[in-house]
Amino acid sequence: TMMETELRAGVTEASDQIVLHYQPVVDLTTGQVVAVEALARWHHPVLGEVPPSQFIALAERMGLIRQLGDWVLDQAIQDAGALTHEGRELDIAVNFSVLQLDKRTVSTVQEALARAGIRPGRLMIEVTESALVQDEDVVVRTLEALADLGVRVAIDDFGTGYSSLHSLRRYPIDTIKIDREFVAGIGRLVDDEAICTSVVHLASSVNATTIVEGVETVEQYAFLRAIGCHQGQGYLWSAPVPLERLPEAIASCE
Ligand code: G
Ligand code: G
Ligand code: NA
Repeated sequence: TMMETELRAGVTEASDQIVLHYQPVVDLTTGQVVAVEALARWHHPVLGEVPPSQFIALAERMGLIRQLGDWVLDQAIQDAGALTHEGRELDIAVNFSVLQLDKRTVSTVQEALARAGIRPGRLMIEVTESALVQDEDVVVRTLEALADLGVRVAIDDFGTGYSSLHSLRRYPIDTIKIDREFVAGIGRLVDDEAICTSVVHLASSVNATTIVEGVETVEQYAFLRAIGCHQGQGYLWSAPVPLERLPEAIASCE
């Protein structure tokens, strides 16, 4: 298809069509920005803005995800690694496809960190819960090796898959990201509030940090802070923005 041809060109040529946007992550207690999440964007001159749900899945099917993922990792580490806010370094969250987790991954990550002079503890790798369902030994071993390096591993979209509890036992999870579908109902749906509360308790009982996604209102923020959720991201603070606008976006969060 045209989209396949164009994606291959976008990934393999230095076309500038694929770029990273960054969304600030805020500590709910201090109100300070502590990290940024890198999110890939594809602007095509004819196809327009192709959503990442579409082009990441296509890159996976086409065998291009490794190349795309390596670029994302390197770029995010260079961009965000150089960022400081009021003298503080910010952590860097990068989404990984499960297809990027194999025996080459550890050296790829180590080299990317070394090139930019970034400590492993500043990097967080996010893997979606649904991808972890396959439960492959190579994925477990790779995440364990990354965790041994000091890289943090987050389980993304927590609660939307079918293996949440199993994944917590099986993988070296440092952080749980609560999916925005559960946040949307805060203040309206007691079930959503109960789910958020339960996930925060569950996370704390396995010593995991919780990050909540999709925070849009002050009411949601207040509720999540009160139940002990650690960090948040969402339109309340900032949408994902291009690197040039990130310092301004970070300043406006606090
Ligand atoms: O913010 P946005 O709606 O564009 O992101 C949609 C999804 O696309 C996110 O859930 C995220 O997991 C995924 N995504 C965004 N960028 C990347 C990336 O660089 N690599 C991978 N594997 N997934 C990404
Ligand atoms: O990786 P992940 O699945 O978390 O992707 C985050 C997605 O959520 C991105 O597409 C991003 O643009 C989007 N997003 C970020 N903040 C908000 C928000 O507050 N509300 C909504 N509806 N979407 C958000
Ligand atoms: Na993510």
